Amino acid sequence: MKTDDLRHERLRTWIAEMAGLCEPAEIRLCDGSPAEYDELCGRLVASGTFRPLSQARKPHSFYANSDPGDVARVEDRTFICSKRREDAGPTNNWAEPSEMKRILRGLFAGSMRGRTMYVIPYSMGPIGGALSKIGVEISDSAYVVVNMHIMARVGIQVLEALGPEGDFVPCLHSVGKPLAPGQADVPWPCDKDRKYIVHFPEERAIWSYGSGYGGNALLGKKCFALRIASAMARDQGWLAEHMLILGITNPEGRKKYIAAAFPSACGKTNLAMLIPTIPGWKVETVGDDITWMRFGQDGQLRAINPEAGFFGVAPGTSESSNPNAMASLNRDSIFTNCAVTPENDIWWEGIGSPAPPWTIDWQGKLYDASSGKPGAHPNARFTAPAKACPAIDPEWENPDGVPISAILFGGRRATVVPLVHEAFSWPHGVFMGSIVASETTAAAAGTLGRLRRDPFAMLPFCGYNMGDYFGHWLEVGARPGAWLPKFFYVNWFRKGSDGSFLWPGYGENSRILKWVFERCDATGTEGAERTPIGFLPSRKALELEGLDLSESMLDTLLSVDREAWKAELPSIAEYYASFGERMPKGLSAELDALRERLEG
Ligand code: OXD
Ligand code: MN
Repeated sequence: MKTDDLRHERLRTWIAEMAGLCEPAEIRLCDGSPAEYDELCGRLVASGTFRPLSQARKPHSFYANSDPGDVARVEDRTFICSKRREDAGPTNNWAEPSEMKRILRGLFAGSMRGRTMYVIPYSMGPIGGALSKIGVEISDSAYVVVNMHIMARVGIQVLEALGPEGDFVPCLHSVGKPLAPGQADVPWPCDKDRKYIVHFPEERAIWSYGSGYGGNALLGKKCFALRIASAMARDQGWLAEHMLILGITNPEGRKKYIAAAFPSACGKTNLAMLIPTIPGWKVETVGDDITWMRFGQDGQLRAINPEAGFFGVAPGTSESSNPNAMASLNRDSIFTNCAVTPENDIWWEGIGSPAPPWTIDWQGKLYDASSGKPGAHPNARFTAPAKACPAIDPEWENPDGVPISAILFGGRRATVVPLVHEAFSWPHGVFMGSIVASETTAAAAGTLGRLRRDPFAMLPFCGYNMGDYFGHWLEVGARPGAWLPKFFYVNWFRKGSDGSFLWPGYGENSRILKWVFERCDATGTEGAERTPIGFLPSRKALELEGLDLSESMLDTLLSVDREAWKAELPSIAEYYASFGERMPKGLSAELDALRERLEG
């Protein structure tokens, strides 16, 4: 089908207008078929972007190296262009929308010369589902098209669901590297010094220029499913969150679903695919990064994973840390910025075996373990289909979502925050989400290991004023008749005085999930002890058998360091003050109440 034949007038007009602006050599409407995927992978191999991996080791899989100047999300180049600056709030970069459009039009003008303009209709969530939404990405990158094939539901069925008048989010993307006639392409085209990742929340539109990498370019993910969707969710009474969803079944066969928010590269994929170490328990995966949820007519909070694939951080993923992820990426996957072995298989730090001799690093050079330079970039990624995950939940594509019993928050905290604590109420849970802080990782460009507030793990992803976002969370939970899930705050990353992690993590986190599961059924304080910061597990309620933890380690993990919490209060108050009048009174009251409990 040609774009001129599209029945949807607004879509047809937008495509024609963008083609007029970007001046591509040709326009191609993507049908989402396996044949299209294979043809484009072939083109990417021919252009030097992709290298096929060994058919024996990673069938039907490819590997790409990005430009070293285009390796992660770029938060300092990400903008929320609401009409009024205060609607973007103090945590977002803002520019006046018409001024930003002027800049962008200048950059996009002729940006696709010599290239194909791909039109990618996609659905976030099962096609036609009540909680799903449609986007159309225009991109001049075949790499983006094939990644979108894995990460979203792409193609003609989406256009059918859209019909002649349906709503869609227009997403314009260019790598910003036009080709003159006869000019040879580079393997990873980008305009690395002039990136713009721009969102217009009122118009519900995305313009992304200059980067071909991950969340900067696969616009269904962070740009639509979080930044634009969070603004839609505020207006429509639902929640678009940076959360995984897992199903957990106890030895009696009872199942609950848990959503969990962690900042980037804090192990959401590992938790979503966890294999419990405690006998008789089972965890299944609904999603590893994004959750859309709303209360149904019956008062039940129901959630979908709007994505169809995993765009996971590769380093550290291994048969021991995450066998389910390793099985998901065994075939039909794309690898970016990993190292490659002489057998044409991928390799990364923490994959579980040393790099074989003659491994080539992510920059195409011979890898030398003694050089101190990593073989894979720390933000190297795999793009793998969710349906290939052996632990995928049978309900993962239920268009009505799965019922959520608990919401977890977490981050990397070497100190202060105990292994797990439970909120007293919904507003207290919202307070917990609002004070999430974590040591920074390689998922975004910038300094590593610095402690920063990352409320609800949404700091880089909230498409409007974060103060209003807190207010929205309070309001959603005040809905009459809502059956409210419980909130928990976990910290797998607590360190001892010698700087080593106290808690083994990974599969052992099932011990904490078990306590969470049981607390969801509790009507009072069973299995819990009331402390100033919330309920902590009583020792006997936590399954600790088989763990090699000393009493003093357990003390650090499972007690409240009142002085450290008191010392944290001024920084929370200062953080809240940064939102001025947009800070909901309900959360300031929670902060006061915490102060009183700590002093009492
Ligand atoms: C991601 C991120 O890619 O959060 O999921 O950075
Ligand atoms: Mn993420």
